[in-house]
Amino acid sequence: MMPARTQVAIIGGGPAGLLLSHILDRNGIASIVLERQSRAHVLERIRAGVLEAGTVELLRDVGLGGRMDREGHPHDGAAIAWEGRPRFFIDTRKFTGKMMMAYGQTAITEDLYAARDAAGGEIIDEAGNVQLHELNSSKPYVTCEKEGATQRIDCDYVAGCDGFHGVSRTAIPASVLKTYEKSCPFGWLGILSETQPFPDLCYCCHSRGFALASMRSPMLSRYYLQCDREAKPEEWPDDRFWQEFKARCPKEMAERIVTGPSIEKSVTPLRSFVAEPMRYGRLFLAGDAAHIVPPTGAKGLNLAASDVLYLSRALTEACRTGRNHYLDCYSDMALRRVWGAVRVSWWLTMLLHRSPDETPFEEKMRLSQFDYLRASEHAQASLAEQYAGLPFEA
Ligand code: RFL
Ligand code: PHB
Repeated sequence: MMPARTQVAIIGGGPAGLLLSHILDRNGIASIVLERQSRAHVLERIRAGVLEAGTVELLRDVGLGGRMDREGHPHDGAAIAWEGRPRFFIDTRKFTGKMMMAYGQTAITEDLYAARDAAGGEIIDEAGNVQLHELNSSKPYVTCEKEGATQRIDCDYVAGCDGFHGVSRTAIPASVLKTYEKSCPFGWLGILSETQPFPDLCYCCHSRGFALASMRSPMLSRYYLQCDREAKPEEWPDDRFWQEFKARCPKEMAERIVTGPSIEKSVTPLRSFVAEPMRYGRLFLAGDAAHIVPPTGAKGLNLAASDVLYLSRALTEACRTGRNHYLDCYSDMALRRVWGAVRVSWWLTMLLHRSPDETPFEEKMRLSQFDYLRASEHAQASLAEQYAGLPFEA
């Protein structure tokens, strides 16, 4: 088979890889995306739902705002319902002037595939055994197996957008890569149901455990429950899920939850993970390939988008002018934002969840932290600013 050639080989066709390919194309830079799964599989995954104002603006700027603005649900922040306390609102509009948007990752991925198809973008799906080669030379290349044949793609740069379980990060020698990891002793059980959502995004903190009410569209709701890390969706028939959900939210909220059969149910372990640096020679990592945050802060997809913004700018500069200023800054710049998101996600996770081994002292600390948040406009402004997302670096 003839080797193909492109400017940027992108490993992974999730939101990070597809968005990078889309932005590069708009900037006149060629890329090929290699995705291990089928397109149907990628589109079936139910994940993120909340976009920061900066992500919303980025998607609009690159021509992907049409359906999001028609179908997404803009909102001014999120509520925290703490057992035995009045409901509290993280008001992003009041403190930052910024709105958030509920718009599912599945819909974004559909929009991205449609845009890549319309532009004639090349996506090799069901690409097996992807391997990265000669990353420290000026002539890197990648190989994969497709329909029984080995394909080689020569390129100028490789973007590792293949998620937490991908191969790109493992192509960086252990002597170069430093990783940081902290797991939580619990997970989230999530369901989708074709019911009218609770009107506000609401984080519920309860002695039985955490619960979250979110939405995808006027007739599609997303709910989560804190569960054991090893919990299996089969252990949670819908009746048990709804009963437990209602037990963890305030009575007047429980009465307004519209229940119905779930159409998807899955368990996610909660962890923080960061790999540094996000660059090795001509390989650049972006999104979950380099970092994972617990979903409590709704930051994962937003970080994938900010990495892609920084990386697309860097690759565009390098391909157009030969200058490497932004490529050389990429890892440090991306990691500053990543660590900020890791910190606020960890903080919110620790605030809102009850660990199985929590001591009475730790419980009092959480309670006091919440009371301070409710009483202090300074604390509220700080959380609202971080929840809405800090500005991108120039
Ligand atoms: P993805 O989405 O994992 O995509 C990576 C792609 O790479 C492919 N791949 C390979 N391809 C070729 N060769 C290989 N060897 C490969 N190995 C893997 C995979 O098949 C896949 O298609 O990573 P990406 O693009 O970096 O996107 C990251 C986001 O998906 C993730 O951060 C968010 O979903 C996290 N997240 C949330 N983020 C938010 O910003 N707001 C939220 O509200 C939010 N909620 C969530 C979430 C994640 C959750 N789960 C399930 C982890 C809620 C949940 C429950
Ligand atoms: C979601 O809608 O899936 C969602 C919302 C807020 C979060 C996490 C996930 O913090």
